[in-house]
Amino acid sequence: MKRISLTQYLVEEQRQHHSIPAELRLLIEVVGRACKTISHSVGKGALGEVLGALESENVQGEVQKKLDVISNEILLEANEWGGHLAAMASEEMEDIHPIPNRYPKGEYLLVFDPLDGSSNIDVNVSIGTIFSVLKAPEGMTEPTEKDFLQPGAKQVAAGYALYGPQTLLVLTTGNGVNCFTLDREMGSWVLTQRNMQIPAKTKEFAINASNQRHWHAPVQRYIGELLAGSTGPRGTDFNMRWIASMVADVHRILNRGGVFMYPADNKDPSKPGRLRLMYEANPMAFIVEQAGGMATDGKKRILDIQPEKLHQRVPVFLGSRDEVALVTSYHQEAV
Ligand code: AFP
Repeated sequence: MKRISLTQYLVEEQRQHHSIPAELRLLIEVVGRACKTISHSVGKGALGEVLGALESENVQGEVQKKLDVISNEILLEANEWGGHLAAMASEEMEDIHPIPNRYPKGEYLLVFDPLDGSSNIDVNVSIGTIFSVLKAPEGMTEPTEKDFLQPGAKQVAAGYALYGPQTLLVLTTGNGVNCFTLDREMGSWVLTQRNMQIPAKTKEFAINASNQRHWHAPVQRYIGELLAGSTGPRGTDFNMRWIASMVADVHRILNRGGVFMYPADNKDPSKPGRLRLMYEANPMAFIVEQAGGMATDGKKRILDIQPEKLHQRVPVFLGSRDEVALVTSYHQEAV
């Protein structure tokens, strides 16, 4: 494949699909640059005093890792002066972050999980950054949380960076999913996978099986059949993977298929699962659907959910279409 940069790809997309106006192209390039900086910090590990936890907790009541805060700061500082955004929101901040008055405001809203997979940072397992781009509502003057509460189907772009053996940027603007590899010598994102497609069928599933006793009946039934393998109704054996970094699990699924699940369970009935709708489920659902996969909350398409709160959680079933359709049908039968 002819090697082209992220910038050239975005310019060509604009020419071909008119789907990436200059402001959105600038936004994506700025986020890409910020992810390069995060990758550099992550890569320092113990040499950069970036490991370990802080005394503070985030809005989720979770202990913040140093790199959570560093990554959040990098994304805020990179994006606030460019004039392409009206406001930002992050897993690491309770409230939205309007663009300071000293800078011009643009027509986009950026939502992100600056470092997903924090429990893997100190043990050198792949982690990532997840981001989602929405348009600010027409006529919006002072941005509020309400302006962010748009269904995932309204996203104009979504992507993730994966900080692993390679540093990758996976992106969709609504015309398929493409992957860029960071050329560390040149400091540029290079297109390395075009139009990624998730196989409809798979023999691999991803779930935190330690929660098994808390699962609702449809998940018990579905996973029970996978575990029964060739001795059960599926008539074939399945494999399991769980990295506990959603970005890494989703990237594996984009490359070789699979079904990723973080269901609601009885462990904490007040929480409908662990994952957050605005900056984990929605961007990943957009990417998965653009790659021919499927993403539901067990009952309905994730991208159709009308958000009520910025940090709301949602059950997630995403990946290979046939498997997501099956586990979703078990939920619908159970109603
Ligand atoms: P952290 O960022 O707190 O590590 O959470 C990561 C995550 O949100 C998602 O990336 C994983 O798929 C999921 O949580 C792992 O959850 P468990 O630790 O319960 O398996």
